[in-house]
Amino acid sequence: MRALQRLMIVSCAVGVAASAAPARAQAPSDKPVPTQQAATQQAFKRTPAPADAYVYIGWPNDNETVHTTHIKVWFGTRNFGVAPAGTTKPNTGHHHLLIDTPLPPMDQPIPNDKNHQHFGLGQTETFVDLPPGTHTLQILMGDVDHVPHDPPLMSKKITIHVRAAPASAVAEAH
Ligand SMILES: [Cu+2]
Repeated sequence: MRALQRLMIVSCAVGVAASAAPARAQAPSDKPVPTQQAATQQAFKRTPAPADAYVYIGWPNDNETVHTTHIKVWFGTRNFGVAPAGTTKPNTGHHHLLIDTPLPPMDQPIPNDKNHQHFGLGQTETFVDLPPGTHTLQILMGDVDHVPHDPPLMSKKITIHVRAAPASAVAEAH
């Protein structure tokens, strides 16, 4: 009698566990997964750019050594207009300064962080603060949605060498 009771309790517990398990397993995989896939696989429509459009960094020069950690950077375009983010005018876009980072995916909005700076008001110059050392800078244009054009408009990737301010400048400050 006791053995039968134990058997019933065990089978009952197994039954509960068996019916609960599929419910737990199905819940997360039912809807969130397809949504996630759609988000990562969605390719944004890219805005065409003319073949002769050109983007460049005017300063610093490639391989320049700068004696300050507060560095002015200016950039520009040829055969292509600069417009604030949100503007859907043909053959325009806004600059993005990529600092110490490779190019991002070309069919997605350019990330917005300290390595990917947006100039969504149409600015063509800025100051960046970089620690002493070697750094890379590159400009990548983005369209109304911050997505690179097709073909993408990017400057040459330049390398700069940042040195701390000269000792004389520090001495003068004391
Ligand atoms: Cu942008």
